[in-house]
Amino acid sequence: MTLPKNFLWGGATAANQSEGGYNLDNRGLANVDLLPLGDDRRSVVMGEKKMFDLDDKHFYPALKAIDMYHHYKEDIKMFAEMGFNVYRMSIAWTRIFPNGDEIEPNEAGLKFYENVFKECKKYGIEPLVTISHFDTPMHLVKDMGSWRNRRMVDYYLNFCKVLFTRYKGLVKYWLTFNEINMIFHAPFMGAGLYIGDLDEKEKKQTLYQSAHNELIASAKATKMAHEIDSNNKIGCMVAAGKFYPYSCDPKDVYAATTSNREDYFFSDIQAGGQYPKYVLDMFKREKLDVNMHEGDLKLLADNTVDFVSFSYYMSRVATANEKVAQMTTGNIFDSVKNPYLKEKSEWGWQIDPLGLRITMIDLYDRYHKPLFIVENGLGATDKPDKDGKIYDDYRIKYLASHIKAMEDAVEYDGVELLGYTSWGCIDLISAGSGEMKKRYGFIYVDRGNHGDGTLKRSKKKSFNWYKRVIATNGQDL
Ligand code: BGP
Repeated sequence: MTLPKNFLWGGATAANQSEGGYNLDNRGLANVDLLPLGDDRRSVVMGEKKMFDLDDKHFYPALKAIDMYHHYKEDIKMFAEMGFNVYRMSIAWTRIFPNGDEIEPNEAGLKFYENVFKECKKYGIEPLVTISHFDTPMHLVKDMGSWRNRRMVDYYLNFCKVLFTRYKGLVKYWLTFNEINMIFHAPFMGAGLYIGDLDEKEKKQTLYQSAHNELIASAKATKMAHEIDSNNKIGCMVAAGKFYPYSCDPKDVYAATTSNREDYFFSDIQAGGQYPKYVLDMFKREKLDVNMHEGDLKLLADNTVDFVSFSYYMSRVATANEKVAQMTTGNIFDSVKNPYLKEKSEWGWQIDPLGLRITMIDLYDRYHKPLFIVENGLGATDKPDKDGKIYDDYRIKYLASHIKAMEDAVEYDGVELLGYTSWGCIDLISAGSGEMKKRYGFIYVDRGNHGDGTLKRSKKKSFNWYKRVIATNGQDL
């Protein structure tokens, strides 16, 4: 048997992409509610266009999503039928603290997640909870500019304290921030930062200051989680995908080396406990005024995470010679096209299962901490046949090849791995495009791009395939 008996198999969702019910039971508005469908989305996601209030001109997919707020029992039942023993989900911050700065939490929100966790436990499913999956209360965005302000650390910790205390005994796996490195690539979606009115130097300073504040919040949350319950296991979460050099020209190799290094900035601190010297040097050299408190570096060094979680959709390529390179799309950030990879998703993301194995080796050798693959999957337009069935063999092929690569990393490369949760185990709205037609699930949801549809859930072909994979602990792919 390649994988350990207690291997965690499951799927992943995020509150803003699945729950809907944006204004129910006192919930407040978050940055992720304000990402519109259509042409404006990318510039809002990037923090270049300011959209701080809902308007009638745009459609906002997160407001309704797939209404998991009312369907969670049915959905968790289907996850259990597939054999999940873990379910990764996130808590909408604004259900617990609608504005982010209240003293008392919102009981209706706390109760909702308590019910969700109890439903999971009923089936022996372990919740894996992302504390902030891109969401920041809009009130804090407007009031203090979100994560550029150090006061955010206190509000976040207040939120964490309520979660760790209330859900003690129900939840033990926590991720502090989803894809924390998205701060740099998608500032508004990732961290509620509007940077459209800043010059280049101010932008860089704001991004690093926000990163520092989130890193401090993450380390303090890790400390607090361990103090409240020594059974808690805390993970960092990064958007991963190794950068390959475009060629063996040392200049390309250097470009790939620095790209990987930059990509590991967050996990080097969260898992390695070390603020990279090249970053501290750069602050000085470029006279960036990144405010750190006395004791910050020690706090970061003393409170590293228990495991390293990451998303993997594709590898990436770096070159020093931009003229030779064709570009391709990827998860938020575009990349140089890899001429050796023949297949890609409908959205242009190049498919590279071996890249997952390579990324795993890299992360494991760097931190020597157990890994957890918490996102992986294929976004595709699923077309129901005349009987309404979806034969998603393309998805099965993608997942099978990645699971095989993951197993090889465990069996032959000595990588320690806690579990695997495929992204969007039930169809949900896409973070990048806001579209519903970009689907990842084993479960089809009758929901259109504009919030239309019956919301009926049905099994795709991949549903029974994944059930078999789990039942055989990954042997029958
Ligand atoms: C990651 C996010 C997810 C998810 C996924 C797929 O960056 O953590 O929230 O959506 O990417 O991306 P997309 O939805 O754009 O296809």
